[in-house]
Formats: sequence, structure tokens, C-alpha cells
Amino acid sequence: MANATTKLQEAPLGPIKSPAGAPKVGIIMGSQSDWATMSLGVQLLADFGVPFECEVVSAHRTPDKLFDYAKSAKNKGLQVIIAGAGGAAHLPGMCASQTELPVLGVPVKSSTLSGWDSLLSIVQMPKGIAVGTLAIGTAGAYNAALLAIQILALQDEALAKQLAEFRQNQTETVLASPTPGVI
Ligand code: RP5
Repeated sequence: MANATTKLQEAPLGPIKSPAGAPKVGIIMGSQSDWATMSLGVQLLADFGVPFECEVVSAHRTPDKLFDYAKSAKNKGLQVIIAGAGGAAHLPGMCASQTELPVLGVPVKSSTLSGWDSLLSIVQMPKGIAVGTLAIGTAGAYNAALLAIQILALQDEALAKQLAEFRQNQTETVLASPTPGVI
């Protein structure tokens, strides 16, 4: 089971295999270069046994693919979409414009502006189309997955139980190490 007290570090992993079953969460990202960040959340979904699908979809470079993806997502059975992008990060907002599914946006930390550009591009949605914006970088990717799990857990008792155990475990881990520097 994943432990949220573990330090989050970007990890350029290879692909992460989805648990068996029809995908419930769709994860898209603007570039291969986003994977080191986004993989943290994808790994959490895998650890919770949540089936997912994951691919590179760019608002700028593959706009038609983005529209196809977003328009077909609900009928395919997805329940939540996580969209991560950096820089002029239009991906989550444009995705949300084409689907009624909840879209969680992850601002990927950019090399030029440290992710401020990504954050502001994603968070400042005009009223009428909603994107749930997470923190910049790995914490955002991780928490987007956690929020997706929380959404799914509303209709899934087994997942809700796992989530409660995860949170209890996290609390106990922190309480067990109250002295800074002594783990
Ligand atoms: C965005 O541009 C991507 O989401 C990525 O964060 C950023 C840079 O992409 P690359 O130039 O590394 O492909 O669309």
C-alpha cells in the first residue's frame, strides 16, 4: 500500500501496468516529458487496484486527438480524467470543455518558470467549465490520483475501506515519528 508520508521524487519510470478491469480513470499528459511527474499518481492508482488508461495527448500538438479523447471518455466508461501539462497548459481546460466528467488538472513544473505558468494556465478557468486544479509537480500528481480514488470511493465500498486504511496508516506513521530527524 502506498504511504503518503514517503518523500515524493520524480521518477522517470517505464510504463506502469494497469490493474485488470475496465479503465475508470483516464490520465493524459501533454508530453513524454511529463511522465516523470505524472507517474507518481499513476503508481498510486495501481497500488489501490484502480484500473486506468494512460497516454500522451497534447492540446497544442495533437488537438484532434484531444477532442476525440475527451468526447469519447464518458461512453468508454471512464469516471474521472486527470490531465497534466506544463507551460501554456491548456490541456485540462480544453479537455473539460469536451466532457462532463470531472477533470483534475496537474500543473507540471516547467524549467523556465518553475510551474507558475502551468499553475496559472490551469487554475484560472473562467466560470462555466470547471477544472479541479492540484498543486504544482509531484504532490499535485499524487493528490490528483488520491482525489480520483476519493471520487470513485463514493460508489465503491471496497475502495472506501482501502482509502480509510491508507489514511489511518498515514496518521499512525506520522505519530510514530514525533522527533524531527529521528525516523
Ligand atoms: C506541454 O509542454 C507539456 O505538457 C510539457 O509539460 C511541456 C513541454 O513539452 P516538451 O517540449 O518537453 O515536449 O505541452
